[in-house]
Amino acid sequence: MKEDNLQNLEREQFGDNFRWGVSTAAYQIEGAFDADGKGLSIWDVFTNKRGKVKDRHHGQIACDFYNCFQGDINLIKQLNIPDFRFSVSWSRILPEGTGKINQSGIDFYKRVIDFCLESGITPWLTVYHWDLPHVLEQKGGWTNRDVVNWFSDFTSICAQNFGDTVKHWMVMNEPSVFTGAGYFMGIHAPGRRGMGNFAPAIHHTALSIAEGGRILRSNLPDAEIGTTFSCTHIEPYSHSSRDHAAATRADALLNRLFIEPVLGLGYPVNDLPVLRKLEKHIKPGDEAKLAFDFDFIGLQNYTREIVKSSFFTPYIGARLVKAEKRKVPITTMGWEVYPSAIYHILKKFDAYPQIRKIIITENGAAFPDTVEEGSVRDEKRVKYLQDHIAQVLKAKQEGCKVAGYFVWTLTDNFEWAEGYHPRFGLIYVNFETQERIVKDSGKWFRNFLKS
Ligand code: GCO
Repeated sequence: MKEDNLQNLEREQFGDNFRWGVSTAAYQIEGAFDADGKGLSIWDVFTNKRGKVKDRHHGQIACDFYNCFQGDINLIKQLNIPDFRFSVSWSRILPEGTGKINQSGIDFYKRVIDFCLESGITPWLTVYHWDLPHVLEQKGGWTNRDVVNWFSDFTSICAQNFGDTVKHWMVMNEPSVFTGAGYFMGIHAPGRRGMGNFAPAIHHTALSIAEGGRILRSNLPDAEIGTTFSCTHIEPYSHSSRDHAAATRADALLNRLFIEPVLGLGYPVNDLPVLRKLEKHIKPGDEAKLAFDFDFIGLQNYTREIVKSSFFTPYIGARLVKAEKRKVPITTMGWEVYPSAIYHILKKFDAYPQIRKIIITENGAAFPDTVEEGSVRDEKRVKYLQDHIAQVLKAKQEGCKVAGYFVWTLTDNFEWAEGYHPRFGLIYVNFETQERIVKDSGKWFRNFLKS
């Protein structure tokens, strides 16, 4: 996209029906980890262990959204952001994971939803954004096939309690990240490692995504139902056939593992043979159960990865060549700033005829923001957003079925294993005082949405 196009970037170019929003997740913002009958989640327990999260940061208070939600929703309104994506905490609603409902938990989300609606903001609800109740983890968590039933019950409760007011739903957030980081690498909650945990977690998660879709559709026939996936644009390190093959395997693992079964295509076993290890967890009839015809697919993109063949990396035989080593511009997360990644990802998934509609449910960047004279001049984030939105427009103008774009995220928040160090927000948070300062990126987005 040419520079002059970028300067002319206007909301109108996307059409009236294009959705604009901002995304959050319960554990990253709510705090109030044990308030009003809430049970512990795997993140409450994981953050309490030594050496897991940088500087032993935790989400016990986070952005205190539990108590400050009205102020934060007012800020969404001030920024002219029409749609707000957030998730519900399973252990706030079902402290024991199953069974008895904690009415205060339900009431909290009803207050949030009602306040959005009163403010003219459309709520978009994610049922599961990584915070499994700890009691269920003690029974094996996502490795135990019973989780499909536990998750189904939780999804039904959400549909029954919030379905009259929430019309846009997402079953899960980024299954490959929470299973990969939480059940294979052990760097996210619950901190399990190895193929013996990863393989069953993959299959039970994939079954739960489709089952969650079916439950929402049968309870809420008029709602728009989707689910979200992390996607990284992948390129081979060299022209060699080994690097190409490694890139194909990485793509199957990072981008296709969960989407293709949902689309009725099964797991990408041919391109990633280690997925044969799932077989012993697959029961007769499961293959059909993995598919569900979602109204939209949420894609979340932040960067691209360069992939090299690596004989020594078990199962996948591929490794990422870090952006830092490649001497390219990076964010606080060490991720390359590479705006056309989002365009390539859109084109890639637009080519699947089974996908009806795509929404970018997350895109954004962490940079080392500082407050100077009451302002946060985050011009790198402004540019990041402009460049990525311009790439979304380019794909849309070429006929891609992309229908919305959500920024990650509203306020700086708890960034999982990285704690509070990476700041992703359009709004700066002073975590000592809970003061909020709208960053220049927030002001830019506000003006863009007004245009
Ligand atoms: C994810 C989650 C978010 C993250 C964000 C930045 O995509 O990993 O949805 O919770 O905070 O992506 O890493």
